[in-house]
Amino acid sequence: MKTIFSPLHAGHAGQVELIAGAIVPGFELPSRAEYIRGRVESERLGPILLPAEHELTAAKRVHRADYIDFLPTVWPQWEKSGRSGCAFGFTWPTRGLRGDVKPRSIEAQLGFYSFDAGATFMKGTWEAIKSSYDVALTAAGLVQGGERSAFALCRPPGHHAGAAFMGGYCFINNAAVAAQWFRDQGAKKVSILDVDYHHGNGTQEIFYERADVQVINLHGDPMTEYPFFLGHADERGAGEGDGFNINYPMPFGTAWDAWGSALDDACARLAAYAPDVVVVSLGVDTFEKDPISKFKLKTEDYPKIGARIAKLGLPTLFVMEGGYAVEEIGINAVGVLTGFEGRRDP
Ligand code: SS9
Ligand code: ZN
Repeated sequence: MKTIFSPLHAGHAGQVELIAGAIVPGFELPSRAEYIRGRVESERLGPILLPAEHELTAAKRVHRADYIDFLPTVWPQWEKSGRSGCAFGFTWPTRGLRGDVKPRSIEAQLGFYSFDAGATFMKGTWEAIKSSYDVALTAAGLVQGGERSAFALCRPPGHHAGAAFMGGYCFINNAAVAAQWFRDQGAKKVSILDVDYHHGNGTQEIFYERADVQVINLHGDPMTEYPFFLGHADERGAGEGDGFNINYPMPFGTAWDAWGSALDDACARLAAYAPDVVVVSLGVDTFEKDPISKFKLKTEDYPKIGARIAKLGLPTLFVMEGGYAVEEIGINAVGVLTGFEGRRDP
């Protein structure tokens, strides 16, 4: 399968985050994408191609236009205001505050357009976000053009980004953009299968009231895991979308036995929906050695994920999401892809 990759991701570097009372370097590092790219090469998965540039029209089909228009202005506004370091919000319009008025201060606007302090901007961030979006759409184009599958090696990731908010390292929801783009190209139904360790709250929000995009998530139980405020089993969609959102929250310590059963169940539900195309939000932070996650999947499990998805027999776009054990992230992500291709020894 072909991989789409852009070197522009690397300009998004030097994030910091606040964890357990300490400011530390962010886990969402440029080296993540480089490890994956390296493994795509060493495993000879297929050619690695640059993305084509796309207008932002497809982004505005799933995100609010004012949110998308805001993103390229963040860093210039931040610099103009005399600030340096990383740009992110730290005040949010939560219950009891006005979420309908956008203040003028850049700091406040960052809060207005986010749900946490986990999506940080620096000089090259917008270019990286845009390149990640271009990567997703270019790879989607390959699948639309008849390829059985394609790998969008996106960085930054996307699944926590909602219609009008960033968070959790995510800005534009690449998987949601691709799913909507397939619809706009004529696909009647699209399924998004999110296997990242964290619940894809943004993706769920975007499609929650729709029956034309099925959203399935396997993830750490939000009672104890980020993003905490979405991802429960009783969230089944609303209105026309009732029944088309499916969540599999699982406890800390979940290993292949239980996780693989959830995947089997998810794939049965997906097959019953009978979409024209599948978008996989491919996170590998389910790995036992992931530094910020609590599942126990092993390297040998990742090809099994790919093989199970391949059994659906549907055109499949893989969109890279999370995964933070940098040494192993390439092996595990590419393990899913070689497993999908049915290679015996990935
Ligand atoms: C809370 C840490 C939250 C966000 C993780 C986002 C993963 C994206 N102190 N970290 S796949
Ligand atoms: Zn994650």
